[in-house]
Amino acid sequence: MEKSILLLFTLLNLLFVRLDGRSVLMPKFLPAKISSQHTSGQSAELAYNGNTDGHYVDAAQCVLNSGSDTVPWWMLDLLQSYRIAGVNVWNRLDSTDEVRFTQISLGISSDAAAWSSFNENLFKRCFYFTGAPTDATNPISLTCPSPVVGRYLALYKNRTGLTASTQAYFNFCEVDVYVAVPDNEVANAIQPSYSMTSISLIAALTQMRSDIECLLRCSQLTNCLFVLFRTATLECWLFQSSIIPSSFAAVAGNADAKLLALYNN
Ligand SMILES: [Ca+2]
Repeated sequence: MEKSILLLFTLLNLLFVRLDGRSVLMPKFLPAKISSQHTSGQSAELAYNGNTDGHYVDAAQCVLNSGSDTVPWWMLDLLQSYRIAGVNVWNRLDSTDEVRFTQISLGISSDAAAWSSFNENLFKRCFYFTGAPTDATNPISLTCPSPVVGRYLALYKNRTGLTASTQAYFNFCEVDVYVAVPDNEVANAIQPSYSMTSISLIAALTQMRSDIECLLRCSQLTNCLFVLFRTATLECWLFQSSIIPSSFAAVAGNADAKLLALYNN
């Protein structure tokens, strides 16, 4: 059983980075879309795969549109609503193509119609970037003046006044999304009467809406590194080590259980 638990850790781990206890980085590999693709097989997910390499030509870890979109856009579905604090964009660094990232809006929406068919009017714009980025300014921070609640996030380009032909293109290599979590949420959710005695168990939470929310709670605790989430019962257990108590071994083996790791960089 212990080996199977370790295998689960390996297969299901998600990369998180702690910021300051109130903002956390969303996990990668969420659904993404782009207005068009410069080459086939170059999916929108390349801008949300955890690879920040800015050399498009060599590494192909960036998105690039066809160059013919009236409003080039890229969208991300966070799968549920969060208080979105902002994003960091890892720009393209080869050639001089980093200057294409200008007149870019960060928009947030709760409207599923916005995801089905991009419409900038369905997004609340919380930041408009008009700089002339260089390699030295990477990554580019687009921070909302205050967090905006939404499930869908979009970056879209205003081509008005950008007369250079190369400005028809829209490219960047990675987006990091930060969400704000109120400080008091974890404390309110912990059940002090929980009977587990193992020192590796930090808290047992209930009524989590998803494994992502379970991980977000973990990210707020300095000693939390692993969670066990059950999709059937929406229970979320937080642990400070990879040594899961034997009493949880059977739970970890259930089909509805997800064992996820949170790394503190
Ligand atoms: Ca990437």
